[in-house]
Amino acid sequence: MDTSTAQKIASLIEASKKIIVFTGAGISTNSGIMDFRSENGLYNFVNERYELPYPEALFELDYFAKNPTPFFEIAKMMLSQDVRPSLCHEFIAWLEAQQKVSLTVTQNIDMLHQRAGSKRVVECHGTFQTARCFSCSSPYSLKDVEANVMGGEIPRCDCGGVIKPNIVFFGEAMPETFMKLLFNPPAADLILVLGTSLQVQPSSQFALDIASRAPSVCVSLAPTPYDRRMTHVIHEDLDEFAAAIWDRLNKH
Ligand code: CNA
Repeated sequence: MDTSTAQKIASLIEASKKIIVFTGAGISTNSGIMDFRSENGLYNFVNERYELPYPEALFELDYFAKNPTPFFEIAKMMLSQDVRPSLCHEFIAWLEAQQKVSLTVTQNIDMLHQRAGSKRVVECHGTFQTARCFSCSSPYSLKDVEANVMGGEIPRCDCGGVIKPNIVFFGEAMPETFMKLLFNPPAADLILVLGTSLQVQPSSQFALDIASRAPSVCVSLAPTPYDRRMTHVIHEDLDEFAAAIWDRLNKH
């Protein structure tokens, strides 16, 4: 990022009081969690290790019903306490504490925004905090299943069914909190779109709607199909981006 762009983005942040942050898997790669579509991302990793008919099957109900093991292996990776928030997660939490960020909407299921200290977070693809029996629908919490998942076992209900964390699989309904935001987008004076290929709908539509009426900053190593709709597009590492902007904001 050249210094003039960094200065413009820092000035936009300084002038803003209602920043919406929209994040994807790219914000967590520096924490050691693979993203989806990058060369060394989950899709390719899963394809090499499991005989999935196609990588998306990892998050499909029909496949989960037949073989939940690959999903729980990914869950173990996400829930590991060794995984730490990245500098960029911390930057967003800091911006929230400075009354700059009013809401973070994340497609991620790794809970790293919350672990970095962000309070106003909407997880549009669900959460590991709660779970449900895939057979009888009995409710469970992360506490009930964590030991099994971390021990490499499939968590089971008293009825014998597999307990499925409330992660949104393909074809499942999105959380109501997110649907309300999608249909009644919050006021925003800036949107930061961080580490997403913007290819999953309707989540991406949320960011694109806001970007159509407020200044936007999109940071991703790879270009997205919507780069032209953004005010500033930066193809660089998110921690480097966060460090450069944080440094400028601290100097003022
Ligand atoms: P994606 O399609 O893999 O896109 C990730 C984007 O981030 C790409 O454009 C990459 O170029 C970019 N990127 C990767 N690393 C960096 C980095 N260090 N700095 C800057 N940019 C980077 O992932 P999306 O989030 O767009 O796809 C949506 C899916 C992925 C959602 O359903 C997520 O739930 C799901 N997912 C979540 C996690 C997680 O919780 N950490 C991990 C993998 C997949």
